[in-house]
Amino acid sequence: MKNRFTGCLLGLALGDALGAPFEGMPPGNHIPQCNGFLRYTDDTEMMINLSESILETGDISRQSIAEHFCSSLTPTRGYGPGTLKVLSLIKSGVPIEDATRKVFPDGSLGNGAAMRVAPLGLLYHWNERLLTDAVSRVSTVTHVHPVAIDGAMAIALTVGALLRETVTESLLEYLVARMQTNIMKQKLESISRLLSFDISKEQIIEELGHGVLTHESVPTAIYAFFRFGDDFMETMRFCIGLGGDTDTIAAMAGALTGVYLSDNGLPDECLEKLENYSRIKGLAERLYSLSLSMAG
Ligand code: R7I
Ligand code: MG
Ligand code: MG
Repeated sequence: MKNRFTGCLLGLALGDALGAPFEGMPPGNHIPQCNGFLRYTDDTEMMINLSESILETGDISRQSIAEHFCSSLTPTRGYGPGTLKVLSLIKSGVPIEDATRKVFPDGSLGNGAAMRVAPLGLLYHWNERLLTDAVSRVSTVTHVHPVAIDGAMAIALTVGALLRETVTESLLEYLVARMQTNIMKQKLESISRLLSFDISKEQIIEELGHGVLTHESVPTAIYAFFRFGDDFMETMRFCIGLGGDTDTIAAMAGALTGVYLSDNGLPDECLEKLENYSRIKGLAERLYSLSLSMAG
C-alpha cells in the first residue's frame, strides 16, 4: 500500500516533468526523455503544496492550502494565467469565494484542480464521502466551475478506487455515476466505446481532446490509463504524443498508472533524474501514515 502511495505522487511528478518540454506542441512522435534533469511544473508544485498543507494541519484547511499555494509559488513553473491571478488576489486579501470568480465569472474550466488532487484520493480512499468533500473543498480554492470540480473528482475517485480494488470496466461506470455535469458524464461514458477498437491519435484528440480545459484533458488521461496503464512509459509516450497539454495529461495519467503499478512500476532511470524525488517520496510516505491513522 505504501508503495502505491509513492507510485502515485512520483508518477504524477514524472508525467509532469516528462510532458513539460512538449506542452503546447501539435501531436507528433514526441519521445519522453530521461537523459537530463527532470524539472516539474505547476502541476506538481501545487500537488506538493497541497500535501504539505494537509500534513501540517492534519486536515483540509482551505486557508492553509491557499497560503501554501501562494507562498510556495514559483512563477517560472508555467502556471495557468487564471490561477496566477486568483492566487495573487487571495494573497492581497480578497476572500477566496470572490477571487475565484474574478477572472471567469462562472469559475475557470481549466484542469488546474484535477492536476493536483491525487493526494486526496490516496488519503481518503477508505471513505468516499470524506474523499469527495475534500476534493470539492480543495478544488474551489481556485476552481469553482462544476466541470473543473467534476474533473478533480474523477481523478481522485479513480486513485481511491484503484487503491481499493482491481481495475474493471465497472470503474468507468462508477465514475460516470458520480459526475454532476453532462459534459463530463458524456466524455467518461464514451471511454468504454473508444477502448473497444484501435483508434488513432487524431481520433482521440477529436473525441476526448488534448487541451487545457478540464473536459478536454481529464477524460483523455483516464482513457490513456485504461489503454496503456500496464506500462508506465507506454502511457507517457501516448499522452505526450497527443501534444497539447502534455505535462498535465501525462501527470494525471501518471498518477493513475503510478497508484496502479506502485513505485516498482516506475522507471528508475527517470526517477533518478526527477527534481525533488526524495521530498515527493517522503510526502507520499507521510500521507500513507496519516491515512492509516485517520482510517483507524
Ligand atoms: O486551470 P489552470 O490552473 O491551468 C492549468 C494548466 C495546466 O496545463 C498547467 O500545466 C498549466 O500550464 O496551466 O489555469 P486557468 O488559467 O484557470 O485555466 C487555464 C486556461 O484555460 C485559461 O488560461 C484559459 O485559456 C482557459 N479557460 C477558459 N477559457 C474560456 N472560458 C479556463 N476557463 C475558461 C473559460 O471559462
Ligand atoms: Mg504545468
Ligand atoms: Mg499543463
